[in-house]
Amino acid sequence: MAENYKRYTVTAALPYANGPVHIGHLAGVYLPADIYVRYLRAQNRDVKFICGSDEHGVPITIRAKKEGITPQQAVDKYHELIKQSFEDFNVSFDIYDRTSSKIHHETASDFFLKLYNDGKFIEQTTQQYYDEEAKQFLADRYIVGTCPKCGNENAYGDQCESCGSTLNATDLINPKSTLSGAVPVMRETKHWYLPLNEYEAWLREWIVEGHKSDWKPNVYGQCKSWIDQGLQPRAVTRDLDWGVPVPVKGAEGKVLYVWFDAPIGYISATKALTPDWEKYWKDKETKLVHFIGKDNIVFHCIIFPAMLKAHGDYILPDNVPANEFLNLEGDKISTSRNWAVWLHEYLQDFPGKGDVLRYMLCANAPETKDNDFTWKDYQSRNNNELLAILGNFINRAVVLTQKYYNGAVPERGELTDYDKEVLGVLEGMPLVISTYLERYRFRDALSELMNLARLGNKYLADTEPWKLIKTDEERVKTIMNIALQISASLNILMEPFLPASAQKLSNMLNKPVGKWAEAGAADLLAVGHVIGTPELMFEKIEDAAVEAQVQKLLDTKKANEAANAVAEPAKENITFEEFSKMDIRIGTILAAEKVAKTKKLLKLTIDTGIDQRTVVSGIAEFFNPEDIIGQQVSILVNLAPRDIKGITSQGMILMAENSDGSLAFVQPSKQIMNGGGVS
Ligand code: B3M
Ligand code: ZN
Repeated sequence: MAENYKRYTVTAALPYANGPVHIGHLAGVYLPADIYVRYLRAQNRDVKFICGSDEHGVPITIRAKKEGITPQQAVDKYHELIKQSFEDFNVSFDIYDRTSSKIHHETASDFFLKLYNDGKFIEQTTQQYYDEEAKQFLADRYIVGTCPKCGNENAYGDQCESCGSTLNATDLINPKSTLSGAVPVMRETKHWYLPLNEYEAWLREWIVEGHKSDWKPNVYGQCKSWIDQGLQPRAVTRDLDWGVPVPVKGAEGKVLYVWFDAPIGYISATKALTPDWEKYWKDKETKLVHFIGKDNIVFHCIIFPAMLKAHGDYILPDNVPANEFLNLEGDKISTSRNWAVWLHEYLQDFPGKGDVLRYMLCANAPETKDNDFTWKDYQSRNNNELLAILGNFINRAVVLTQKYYNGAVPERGELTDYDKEVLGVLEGMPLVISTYLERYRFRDALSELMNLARLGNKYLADTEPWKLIKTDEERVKTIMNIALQISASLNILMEPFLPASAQKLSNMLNKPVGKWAEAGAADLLAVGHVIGTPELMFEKIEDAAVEAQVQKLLDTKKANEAANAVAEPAKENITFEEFSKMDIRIGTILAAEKVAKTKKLLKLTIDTGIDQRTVVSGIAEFFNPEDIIGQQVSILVNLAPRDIKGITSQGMILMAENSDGSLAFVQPSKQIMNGGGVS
């Protein structure tokens, strides 16, 4: 497919170096970006794939504080972790840089200065929220409150993650400091603002008029609604001690707003990558594409373009194919609730199965609406699609070729109508897939790839070479030749989606993965070419493996519930006299057995020091009778006897209850004589 662009700059959102990467990030940003870039490379296009860690801003300082380390230590730790997990997942960045680098500080600083010197900012002294306990201004995530637009009670000072609105801290209702919990006071401070209102008309023309048809409806819709609501000046500096210092006089103690410096990080990273960087940012024949999640749309479609426009030297993004969100087992992915599948943990739990996750996340990508990731779906996508369709077809083609021809590609004879039809579909497939890819429709592209594998499978199932070999050896040669040609095309077409599997297939076919233009041809593998040895591309994923992952999530849920559990309010007051009527003693369990035909009851024999007596207690779900013999417990000995299931229960054992309903004995912290009083 011909395009008018000479080269491509593809960026993927710079992840905050405040935690590891999870499947939501991958499905929303990094996987589609990587597929797109790998495809462009297969098309021999000149492309630079840019990413790096976003190491500034409040998300970093909050994380560092939580872990009791410095911001620098925090970013060092997470930068390495993130970088490594991307590498292990075969995300093929040309550079994975970081915004704490010298080159970035200089680039961001120069960018600010140019705008400052050109008079593009307005300087304003305003009242901002200040935390008197923490002695600090409260910007961005240091302040939470109720979103004036949607009512979400945990909106941040710069953005509401619930409705996606960008906010100013002063917009929040009931603001609260996240540092101390204190209600902030107002204090005067000076900042620099980019007057977005002055760019409104231009943005309207560029996006609303210019990109109505080629930007995704969700992206276009968000942009249009912001522009329609009217744009306000936006502060691009902050009172913080972590970030790029504001490079002008009178700005001591101030840094650039993280959303001002981070997108410039794309430019700095390109500079770090190549001395030719200007071509990739300033030449109109370069196509700039930003892959991001939907919560980043305003920054990439409104604020950064306004910055680039104000600067004047730079090209603007041609497209910003943002995805919606991926949920996990029906619940919103959340770092703070640990409700996520973390990439580095996945790669540890499922070694060598990066492609399975790539497949699952692409097939199920939240391209047009939020989607749900479930482990059951993951298992069935692997077993019923990757293994049963793609793996099975390749395996048959390669194994039969080895068996019948010692691996040498056989010659085609005369073609039947069916053969011609199959070769026709094969020939058309690269264009079908690339048309989808060029439009950022990765799910559809992948589904067409699988259709080609399905076609191959069906072709072999219909022609049954394994039966025919006994009666018509010549015909089998044609069939196997065609199956091998399909395999060779699949190898090229699958590489963007499943790079590790493509490498395996390339070994099996004994041929390097070719370029996109070669795919679809009927003679990719020459007659007589000797293929390699078969290996399994995919293996079955057993129930136990996914059940363990589900269990991990259930454990997380339990831990969260326990952490969030709140104690019941206190009962009405009683007098000391009322309390002292209760005769509570320490006793020892001498015998314990289940009460027949009940689930919950244990019959206990207790030495109370006064006597040995029987108590029926509803604790059978939490204790094995044999485990509790000999334990000391607290027993209310003057509770009137009661008949329970035909047994007379004399007293009551005191139990403590946990948030999940589980029970524990109330026991003395050291051995106490039986009959010792509790008061
Ligand atoms: N670090 C936000 C995020 O991870 C941010 C992206 C920056 S892209 C320039 O959601
Ligand atoms: Zn909101």
